[in-house]
Amino acid sequence: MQTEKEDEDDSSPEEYVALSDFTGSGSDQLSFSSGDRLLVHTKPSSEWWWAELHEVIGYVPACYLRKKGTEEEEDEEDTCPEDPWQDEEYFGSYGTLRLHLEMLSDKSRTEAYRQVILSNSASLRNKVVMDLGCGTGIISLFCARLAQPSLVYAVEASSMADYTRQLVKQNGCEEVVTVLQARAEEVEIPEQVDVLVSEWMGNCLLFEFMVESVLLARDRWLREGGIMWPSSAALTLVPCQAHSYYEEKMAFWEQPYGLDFTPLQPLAQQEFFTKPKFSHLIDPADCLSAPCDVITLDMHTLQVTDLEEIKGQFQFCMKKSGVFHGFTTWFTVHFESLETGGAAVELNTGPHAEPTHWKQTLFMLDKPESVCEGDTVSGSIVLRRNPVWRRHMTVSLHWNISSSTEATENCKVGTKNFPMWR
Ligand code: 6LC
Repeated sequence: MQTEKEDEDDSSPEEYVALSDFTGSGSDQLSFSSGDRLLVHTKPSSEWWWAELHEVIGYVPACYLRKKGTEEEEDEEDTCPEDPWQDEEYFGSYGTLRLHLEMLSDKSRTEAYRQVILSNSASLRNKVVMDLGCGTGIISLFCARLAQPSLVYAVEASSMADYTRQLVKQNGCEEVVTVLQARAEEVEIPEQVDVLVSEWMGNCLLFEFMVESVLLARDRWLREGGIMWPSSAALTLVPCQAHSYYEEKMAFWEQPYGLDFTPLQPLAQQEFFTKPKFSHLIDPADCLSAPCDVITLDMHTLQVTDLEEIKGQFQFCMKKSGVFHGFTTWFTVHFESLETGGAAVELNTGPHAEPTHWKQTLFMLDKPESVCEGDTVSGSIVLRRNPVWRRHMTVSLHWNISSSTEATENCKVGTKNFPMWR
């Protein structure tokens, strides 16, 4: 293995082609345009490579590049996928019950949608609704049972739609709910709708990018002045401790059975801390400061092109001393009322609300940092959509810890990019 590595380090730069435009941030990242040919000198990590363009050298995100090579190589799955949306796998998984059971069993989630419909039942009367990605049809059935819309178009691309049709019939809602098995992007209906409702949120809010389908359907099928449910979404971030996860995956190697296994720690870091940890339930006591909304999306104005790169900033003041192991994120969505002055409904997936099936997402730093009460952690977050694999993204976090007591020269900075999953 060692020889292979050395060979790699000694080899001459490799030529890559940019798959899409990229604007570098900071002085050490290169900017390039789609089709540019870059020379990759080294690959310090799987996400960021050291490359050259027009005699300028800097870091480039690996996922934006495709190896320049033979046609066969260019056709390789990894560089040029046949289906960048992986729809067969995606809709295949929604054709089975496992995910639907998980979603329906999530009381906070399902009750939030029920509450929205119940509290707007008067205004929903005679309205036309589209339920996008209706799954088993629960939201459409709530509409039909709890309000009197004139029609609900329940759109579902997976084969679950066959069963959804049966469920609609079984529950006596076939006069109101029309199930259409189609991708939202291709569905045809005879009219525009007053309300577009969907449960599209993924881990870290955007993962899966089902939101794109919602926006495309909005632009085609929502009438002028129609309502989006959810109407807005926010991604929340907090610097946190994660002692038990750190112990379990990293400190473990310090002394298993009285032996020193620390040479495995770089591997552990690579294996366990490179990608974010989904399904993390953060104890509110592990939040080192008050959380902060870093990204907010208005579902009426958000554009598909905005999704390529979404940036947010933060400044946290540590409310206690502890170990800064990483950042935790979660999201909240709001459903505006159809009535002027009516109360909005909220679905909050954070640690202070009832746990949902999304739980929270943990981003571990490579090295924990001790922080003191009063220190500030400021920085930025970027959600960068994968230009090839359209359901994936990389979350980049950049932070700066400044001590409230020590000299400012002591401030520590860090950057880390977390692929989810490509
Ligand atoms: C919801 C996912 C459901 O929406 C699931 O049943 C899936 O098949 C459907 N779906 C997703 N995208 C589309 C689309 N473009 N057209 C029609 N149906 C779609 C839960 N997923 C998350 N909240 N993450």
